[in-house]
Amino acid sequence: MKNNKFRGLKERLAMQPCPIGCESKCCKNCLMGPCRLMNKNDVGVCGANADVISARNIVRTVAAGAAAHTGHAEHMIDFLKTKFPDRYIERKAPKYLLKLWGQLGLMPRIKHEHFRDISEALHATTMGVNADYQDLLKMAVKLGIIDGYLGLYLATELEDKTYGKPKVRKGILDLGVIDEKKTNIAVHGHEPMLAEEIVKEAKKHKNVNVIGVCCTGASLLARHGVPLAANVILQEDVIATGLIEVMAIDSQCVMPSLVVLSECYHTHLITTNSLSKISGVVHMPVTDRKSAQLVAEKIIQMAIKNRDKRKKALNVDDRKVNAVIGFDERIADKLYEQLRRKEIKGTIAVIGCRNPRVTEDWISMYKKLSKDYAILTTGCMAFEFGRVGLLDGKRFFHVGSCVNNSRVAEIFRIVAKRLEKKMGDAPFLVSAPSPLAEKCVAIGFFFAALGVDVHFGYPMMIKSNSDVEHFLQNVLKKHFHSRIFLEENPERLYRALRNYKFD
Ligand code: XCC
Ligand code: SF4
Repeated sequence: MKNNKFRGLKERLAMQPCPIGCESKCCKNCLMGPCRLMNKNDVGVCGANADVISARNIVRTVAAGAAAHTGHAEHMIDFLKTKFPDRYIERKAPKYLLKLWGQLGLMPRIKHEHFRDISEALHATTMGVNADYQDLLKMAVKLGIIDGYLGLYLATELEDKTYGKPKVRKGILDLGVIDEKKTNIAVHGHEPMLAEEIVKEAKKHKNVNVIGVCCTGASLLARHGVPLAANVILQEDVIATGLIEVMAIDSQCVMPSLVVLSECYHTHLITTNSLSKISGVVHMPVTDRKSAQLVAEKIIQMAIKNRDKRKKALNVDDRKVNAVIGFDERIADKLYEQLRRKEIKGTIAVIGCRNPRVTEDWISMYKKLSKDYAILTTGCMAFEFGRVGLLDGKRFFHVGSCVNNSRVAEIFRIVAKRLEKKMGDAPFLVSAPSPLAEKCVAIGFFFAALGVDVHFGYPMMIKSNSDVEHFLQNVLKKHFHSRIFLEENPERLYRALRNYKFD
């Protein structure tokens, strides 16, 4: 590599995560800190104890996740020049949940004021404001509801209306979808407005190959069968193939490392979302359908021209896997029938990120569990199943990007209704074995608010914080019939799930 400044993800991982931060015993919410609680009964300079610090960290994480997902929906609204929908949560959520959330004071402010709930969460967690960990965790549940309806549901619905519903079909994934014989354009991020236009425009050019990365990629795969090259941990590898003429970035999960890396190759990086600029990267603003189309054309021309500048390239031809993709809430009836006939014990949604810190083999564990359970999957985890050939459309169902987790929630809602149960009493589990982004934690709190048990496989803020852990397991259970729990060992989760009692 010419540019020896670049250190790859694997090398950078040698920097160990801070053990105090891992247990959420670090606070930097004011400038008397950062305070690190090393011993039992330690408190911060202001006197905040471990539970308060941990709960505040959770609230801030969920608020950030909810801000990202609702921001995504909001950008779609701006882009389409449409109005924010009225009484959205009331129209989408089951009545019994609206009643429960109302009783518990968890009903988010509707209309644009939900942004106030997010900013209030940041306010409440600044130094010297809220120091009641139970109240803070309730706030996290409320933010989860906002994340789910005004983020996941709304973004998915607007995208479906604009770009169409997914279709069950064959798709291909992994790095081998990058075609040496063609001009390759990678689209990376989460908000597919430009990517959709690039896919459309590219059809006019015989030799242009559009490939997806991360959730923009997952949504294009689900809707149009566009090949998906990589999830979050393979984004650098996409450029390192030496075969990418342009990588167009929209927003979220884009590693700043791509800038230095792309300098080692001929790849042009382009940012397109005004919130997601990166210094040293050309910015082409996409604000509506017209600008999306113009930028798409420009990018395609740029890529075609740039192809002559390819230098060294890797042969990735053998890294290509077929998958069945494009599922949505329309499979709920089938899953209900399978449950009724006792062909499956339940449905597990394996969702979220792929954190390179997690080295356990979760995929094999879910493969074993798929004898008893139908597995729905989204986001970067879906790619992991795909890569090893498990996305067969029989036991494993690819349901799209992370905002498309609203499809998982819809499937759960419909199946529970047909079982004449509440979601909290139906055999569902959401599992995020490898969370990386704050968004993933927000999604977990959303499902917990729906009554679905949520498993995380990586030390997030619930580790070793007994009162916070107790709340997430028992207080949630009392009100919602759900719990949020940590299990880092796949074998132990397997044993627990084999005889799992869903209630
Ligand atoms: Fe990002 Fe969505 Fe997580 Fe992957 S799964 S690391 S959020 S790309 Ni959404
Ligand atoms: Fe430390 Fe309290 Fe400031 Fe947090 S808010 S950094 S615990 S003094």
